Amino acid sequence: MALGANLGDRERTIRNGLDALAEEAGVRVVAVSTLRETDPVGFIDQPRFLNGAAELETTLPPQELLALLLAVERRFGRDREGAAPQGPRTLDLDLLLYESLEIDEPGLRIPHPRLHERRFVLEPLAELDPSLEVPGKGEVQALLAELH
Ligand code: PH2
Ligand code: MG
Ligand code: MG
Repeated sequence: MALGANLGDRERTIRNGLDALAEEAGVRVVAVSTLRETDPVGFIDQPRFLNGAAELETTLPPQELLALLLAVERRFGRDREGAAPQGPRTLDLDLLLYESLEIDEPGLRIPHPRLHERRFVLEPLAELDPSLEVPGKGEVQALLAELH
């Protein structure tokens, strides 16, 4: 899972969001990367982000896990109504990978479609596991090397 925030107390919101997830039945937070400041990518006229990644262990299927991540985002002030899709947010929890599954459904694409081109995602993922395999794309460390 990718972690992001660029509004409010970013670190506090990310940590509280992770705690909220860990309290859910069927979800365990296994590892959390360091959080790092990153320049906004895409829509660049917005505050800097704090980004990281976390590994979860879960009994929830991907669709239910996604619904939970969206609910936690909302609980921590994420407002999607009328907000720019790439714009500022208090909390962004993106489902990146789920075992070696490839899913392409409305609202749920795994692996995350932009994961392989985003340094702010690949770097924290590589910190958790450089040899992590992104289905259809390759190992995280190789994807990161391709960006250099
Ligand atoms: N998220 C975006 C758009 N741009 N830039 C950075 N640095 N970090 C993000 O998490 C991010 C972004 C939309 O999800
Ligand atoms: Mg998101
Ligand atoms: Mg995102």
